[in-house]
Amino acid sequence: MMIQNAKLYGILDLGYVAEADAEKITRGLLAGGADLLQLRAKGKDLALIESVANRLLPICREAGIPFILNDFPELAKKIDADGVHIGQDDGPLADAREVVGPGKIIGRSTHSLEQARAALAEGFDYIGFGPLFPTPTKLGRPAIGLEAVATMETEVGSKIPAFCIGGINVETLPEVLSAGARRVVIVSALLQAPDVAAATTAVKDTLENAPQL
Ligand code: TZP
Ligand code: MG
Repeated sequence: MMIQNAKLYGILDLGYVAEADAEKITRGLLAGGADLLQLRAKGKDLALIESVANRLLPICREAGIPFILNDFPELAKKIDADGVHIGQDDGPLADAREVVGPGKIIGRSTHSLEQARAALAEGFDYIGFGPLFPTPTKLGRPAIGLEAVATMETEVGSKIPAFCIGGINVETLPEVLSAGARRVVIVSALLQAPDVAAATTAVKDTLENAPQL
């Protein structure tokens, strides 16, 4: 999967998934059509993150899906992840690039149109844009709403993949798409679904059948 064609970005977040279920849930996300897979493990120790990452990486490789590590460029390099995702406070692209090397995917979280423009200018491979709606997955981060989505897609999303994120689920997805979004990240709504693969499939179908605005 080339990230340019990716529409649905799945995150295996250890805040929602027990470590023991990591493979099973990852397989569900991939079976349902997630185009990228990130491991996000806020507050977990590095040894645990490394061991979970080393379990998920071959599953993603076999499925032909890029495996992205949230934070920790050094660890991403060590385990030969396909990329790393960094936030606004995680330093410049150049520092992460120096660690992971030229062939790897590096994404940035952005929380405003200005930050999205800046990430494009800096040379990130993709961005996350949000949270669009309030979300328990990122408590304390104010929602930015749908207002800037169309402009962000025109200015940034036309050049690098831009994934809208935050509070997206099967109910909110239609309005997110109507606002101009082309790609999304969905965390809790997929991880907490009774059938992860089925929930992922439903979302992927909606994304693929959305009229291109
Ligand atoms: N960054 C902005 S919102 C968010 C992150 C990691 C969390 C999205 O999670 P959910 O559960 O899909 O709202
Ligand atoms: Mg970070």
